[in-house]
Amino acid sequence: MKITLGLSSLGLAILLAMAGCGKKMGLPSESPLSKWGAGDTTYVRINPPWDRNHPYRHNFQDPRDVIVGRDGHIWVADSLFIWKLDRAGQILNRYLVPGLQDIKAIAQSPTGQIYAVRGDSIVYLLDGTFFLTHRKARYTGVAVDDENWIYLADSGRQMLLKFSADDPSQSDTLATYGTGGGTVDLPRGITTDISLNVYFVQEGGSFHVQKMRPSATGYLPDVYFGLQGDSLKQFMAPQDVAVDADGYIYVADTGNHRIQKFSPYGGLKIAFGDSGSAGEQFIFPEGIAVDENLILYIADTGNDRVERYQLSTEIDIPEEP
Ligand SMILES: [Ca+2]
Repeated sequence: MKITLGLSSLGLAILLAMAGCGKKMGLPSESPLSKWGAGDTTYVRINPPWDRNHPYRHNFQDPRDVIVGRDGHIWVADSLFIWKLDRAGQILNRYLVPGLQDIKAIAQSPTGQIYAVRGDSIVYLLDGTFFLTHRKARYTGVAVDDENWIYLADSGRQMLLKFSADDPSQSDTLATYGTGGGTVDLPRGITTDISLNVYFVQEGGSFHVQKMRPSATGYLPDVYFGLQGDSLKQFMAPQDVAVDADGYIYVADTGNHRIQKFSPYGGLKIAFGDSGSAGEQFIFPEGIAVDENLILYIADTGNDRVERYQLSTEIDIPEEP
C-alpha cells in the first residue's frame, strides 16, 4: 500500500498543531508487587540518577524518550530540549528545536541525523527542518534501521509505516488497525533490531507488546502478548519498548510505573518498580533504551529524571520457549 507523504524542502516553517496531546493513563497501581526476579538476578540502580541534584545538573522537565544513539551518546527528549549526553551523564549539548516542544520520541539514523516526532510531524534536529507531516497523523513513535528506513507509529491513522530516508517515495504500511497480532490499536513506542524485526507497544486493545518480522509478502506477526492490568505480564498504557542484541524485550509499563523484561519469545524475565520517587520507583516512565552492556536507561518522566539500571549478574535463567 502506497502512502502519500507531505514532504517539504529545507527551510519551510514548522507548522505544528497543538492537537493530540491528550493521553489515556491508568491510575497508579496499588499492586503489592514491587520487584520480581527469577533466581538471584535482579536489576540494580546505578547511582546517582540523572536529575537536578546530580553534579552535572540534569534539569530535565518531563523527559519522555531516551535513546542510545548510533554515535554512542545518550540522547534525551524532554518537554523543551533534546539533550546529548555521554555515557557518564555529562551534558555535551542541549538543543532547542524552534517551535517543537513536547517531543514524544526520537531516533538516530546511521548518518547521525536525529529524528523527532511530536503529534503531527517529524523533523530534523538542530535546524528544525520540517520533514514529514500528515493532517490526520499523530506520530507517537519513531525508529531508524541500519538501511536508513524510518519507522513511525501513527496513533492518529492507527497504523505503522516506514519510508526510506534516502528516497521518501519508497514507503510501506506495516500494520493497520485491528484487534489481533500484527495489528495496531493506539501504537506508541517502536523499535527495530539487527534482523529488521519491528517491535512496538500499544495502549489500546490487547497484545500490548508485539514483534513483527519482515517476509517476502510483508510484515507478519511473530510474538505478541499482554492484556490490560497490573498483574505480571499485563500492562497499563505502555509507552516504549527496547530490544537488546540477544532479542530480549524491555517495556516501559508506564501506567504501572514499572519496567518489564521478556525473553525473545515473550516469557517474563523480570519486573521491577512501583509508583514513587525513591530508588526502584518511577512515576509514569515513558521511555526506555538498552545499551551494548545491557544497561537500561529509563526516562522517568514524572520524576524529571533519567534512571539507569544494570543486571546484578549474568546468570542464565532457563528459557521459556
Ligand atoms: Ca523510544
